[in-house]
Amino acid sequence: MRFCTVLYRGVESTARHKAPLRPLQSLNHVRSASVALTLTKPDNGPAVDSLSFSKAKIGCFFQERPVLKNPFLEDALLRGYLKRYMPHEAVVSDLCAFGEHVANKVDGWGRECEVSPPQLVQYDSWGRRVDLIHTSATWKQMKDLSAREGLVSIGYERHYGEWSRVYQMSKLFLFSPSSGLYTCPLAMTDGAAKVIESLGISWPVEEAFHRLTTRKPEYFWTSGQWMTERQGGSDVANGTETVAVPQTDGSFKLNGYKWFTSATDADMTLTLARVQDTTGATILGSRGLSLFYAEVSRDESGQLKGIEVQKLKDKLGTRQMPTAELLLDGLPAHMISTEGRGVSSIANMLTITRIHNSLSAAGAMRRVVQLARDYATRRKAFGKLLKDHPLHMQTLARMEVETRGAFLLVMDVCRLLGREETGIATEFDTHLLRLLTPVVKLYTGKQAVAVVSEGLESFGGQGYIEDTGLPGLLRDAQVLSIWEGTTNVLSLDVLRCVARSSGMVFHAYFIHTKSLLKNASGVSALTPAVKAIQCALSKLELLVQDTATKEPSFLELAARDLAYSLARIYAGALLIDHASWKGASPADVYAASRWCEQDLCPVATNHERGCYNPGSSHDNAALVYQRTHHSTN
Ligand code: UCC
Repeated sequence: MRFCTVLYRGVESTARHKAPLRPLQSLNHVRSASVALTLTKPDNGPAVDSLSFSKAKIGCFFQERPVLKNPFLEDALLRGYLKRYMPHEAVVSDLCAFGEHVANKVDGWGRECEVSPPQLVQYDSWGRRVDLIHTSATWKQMKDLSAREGLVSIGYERHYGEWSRVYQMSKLFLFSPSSGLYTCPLAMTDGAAKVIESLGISWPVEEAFHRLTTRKPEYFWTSGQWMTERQGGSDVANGTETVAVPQTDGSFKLNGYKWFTSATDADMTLTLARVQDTTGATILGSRGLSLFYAEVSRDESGQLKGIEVQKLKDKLGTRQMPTAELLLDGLPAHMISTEGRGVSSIANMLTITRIHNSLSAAGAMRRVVQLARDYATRRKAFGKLLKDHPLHMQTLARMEVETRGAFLLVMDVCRLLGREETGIATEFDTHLLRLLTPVVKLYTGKQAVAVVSEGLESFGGQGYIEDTGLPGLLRDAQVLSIWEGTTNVLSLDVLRCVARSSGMVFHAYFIHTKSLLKNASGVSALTPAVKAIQCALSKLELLVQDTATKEPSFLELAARDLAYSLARIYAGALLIDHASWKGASPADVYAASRWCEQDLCPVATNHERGCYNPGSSHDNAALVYQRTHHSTN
């Protein structure tokens, strides 16, 4: 097989012929703000000109592309949030410089990651197993950039105390939609560092921790999170078949099949397995699972030690990432949890990756809004620019409201995480963090798909054209509601944490949400929004009290609407709180008001409608499985 080398905008990339190589021009999906408008006719010109086709047979009108400007400078809410909570000059100038770099360079790399997806070579020319995953040059550049910019390390350096996570996540928020999905390995890297830190930074993971959290590109490692097996990614406790065979030196060898390993070019991984006893028996269920650390390395002949890459997954989106099916066949590993405490030990990783997921969701929404609003200043239809069509502006404003709600939800979870990690979290904070993590992940994942889809529509047919780079945003958004726990699995996780805390998570939620409204009394324009939140909170409190007398089936049917209600009410309260701050703008007040006009407590609404009544499960199944009546006559 032959390799070819292609030059993309001064970046050398090696890829197989099979890869869909595209010329530089196709990577110009959105134009960086610094690129001159030479390709575009500055004035759309009178209709008669474009009809005359005098200069070329294709006519002379070319629509201007949307321009990606510095995403930090363009984001009033992010800047307002930081001004309020961490007005550090160094942070602001770092984010500003990084935003410029993202717009002018990194976004193009991200696009190249998409058009030059990874390729797997399983065998060399002489038939030997090699399992090489070729990634694009820009995917590798993303790794170096991530280390240099401290995209993981900022969270562990903690130079800004409890606000370090907000700083780190603000940077990732700018990076995410341009990162070519490099945020996925970073999420798992961050999650692995968190797990190691919580279990103790000592042998055999001490070096790994330092590598995961370094700023030196040559020393930086990324981590995988290999949880999903053939029997499914949700029911980890029952679906995990991988076994850990004890070795005489205290280490283990892992044998099993991992069905979905994201970013398989990682340097190490954390994974679950069941320890085999001397008879080869294992303990079933959650109690039998332990957490293992394994390095991904090669032997002298170049073969992966204990791993065969079976295939790369063919996915709807996230194609930039080498996601694989892996056969673990004697993978050397070390147990790093107490035996049988695998799920609770990896839970810290789930918390971190779910927060990253939520951040990516908010970042995708923000990006599509930024592009759509820029495009609205360039695209004329029906005699005027899109921005001058009130209905179009109403649509963009609704997208903006959703984006703001998502952003504040995510940042508040980051705030709580920062408090927990610096030892200043109250018991309330800890409960809130546990409750809000699944809530925010499930809610923003769904919002992202809706907002990005709406965003594509705002470009008309161009939003559906692959080489504009826009469809990829939607494909990549779709995964956000699936991995790291689907909407329903996370809704059930909410019930789980309510039960395990004996309702304390709700107590913390109600008290904190009410406290977020306290500054709004001085802003009369916010009165209807505050009333709406108070009303929704009362309904929710009543319903929660009522559930004590209900069957478990009631709770399960209500779980999803409950999680949505928790998200909408909390986001509304955050928007109100932000709009009551002395530095708030009229747009902040408007956003809070619009958010609070929706049904903030759908669980109460649907309860009143009888949606969780005992007969509902039967009715739902009868509807879904209704068959056409076939006459026998
Ligand atoms: O791997 C995947 C793709 C990787 C891509 C990553 C990139 C993402 C970001 C990208 C940004 C661009 S997808 C893998 C998806 N799979 C999941 O997320 C798993 C979904 N299932 C669950 O979350 C389940 O609820 C399980 C597996 C956690 C349930 O297992 P169990 O064993 O039935 O759980 P238990 O018995 O309820 O809990 C066992 C222990 C308890 O602690 P102890 O024993 O001390 O009482 C729980 O409190 O684990 C604790 N625990 C938790 N703690 C369980 N869940 C949590 C939690 N969420 N937070 C804290």
